[in-house]
This record gives sequence, C-alpha cells and structure tokens, in this order.
Amino acid sequence: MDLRTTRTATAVPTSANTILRGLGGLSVALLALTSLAACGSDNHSASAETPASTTALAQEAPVPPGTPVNVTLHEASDTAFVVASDQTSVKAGNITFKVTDTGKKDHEMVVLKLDGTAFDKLPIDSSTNRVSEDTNVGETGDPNLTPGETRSFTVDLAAGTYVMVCNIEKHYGLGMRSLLTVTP
Ligand SMILES: [Cu+2]
Repeated sequence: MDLRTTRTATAVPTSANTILRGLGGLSVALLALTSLAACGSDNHSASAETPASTTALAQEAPVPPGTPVNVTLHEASDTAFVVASDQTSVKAGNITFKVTDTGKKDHEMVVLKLDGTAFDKLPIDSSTNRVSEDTNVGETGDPNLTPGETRSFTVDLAAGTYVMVCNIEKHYGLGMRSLLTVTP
C-alpha cells in the first residue's frame, strides 16, 4: 500500500468527515442487509452442494476400463436373495461380468435392458414367477450356476439403465435384482 494514499485519506477536512460518516452509516446498514442476504444464500448453497458433491465423488470412484464387474449371487435369508455387484455404473462398451454363486442354491445372472420401469418393479408373471426376458442382452446361460461356481461373459452394452437379475422361479421377487447404469 502507498503511504501517501493512506495519509491523504486520513487528512480529510471535518465537514467532509461528517458527510462520510453519514454515508458510512448508510453503507453499514446496506452492508448488514447484503451480508444477511448473502449469508442466507451462502448457507443454502453450501448445505445443498455438500451432499451432492459427496455423492458425485462416491459414484465417480475411478475404475480402470475393462475391469470386470464382479457379481455374487446368494441368499441373505430364506426370503431375501441377493445379486450383489461391486460396480453400479460402468462406461459403455464391452463389459465382462464375472459371476459367482456364493449361496447354497443354484442361481443365474441375466442382464436386462430397462425401458423406463424401475429395476425392482418389473412385472412378475404369476404363472411362471419370473420376469420377462424380452430385453435380455446377456446372461450366464445354461446350466444354472451351482454353489461355488464362477462364470464370466462379456457383452457390448450401450449407454442406458439395466438390471442384473436371477430369473430362476421366484428369485427376482425374493430380491435378486441389481441396477446397473451404463454411461456414454
Ligand atoms: Cu437365484
């Protein structure tokens, strides 16, 4: 800071000082209002942004391209069967699914393209107790996996939303479905 500028600023005549003080009072009042408003909006944006950026960071965990999607199939209880995946979002392209039956029953894994229906709200056919496989884009295939078995398959997936299901009778309804988002 220039010393001369500081000196000039302090050497203000009394009359000017009075005017400045008056203006100062106004500015203080205005400042108070502005900072109140600013505080309000700052707080809002801060509280709104923090969880959003945290979520974004969690979803953007760097997974090298070509990393297989590891899926396990098991029964958490008699009424809760599980398709568990180590990735919920992958980039479009060739995706390898490495599927392991870690349960006590036979399972399979089918990838279905979603058409707007929620991944856990697909209609279950009341006679077969299965969901439609009309949008099947890849699966572990026949025979079903037996406990302890691992099978891999690779599919070229376009961007969109998919669900990984086990479509053995009743298993989808018991919870064997897991959302997979494929990004461009
Ligand atoms: Cu199953």
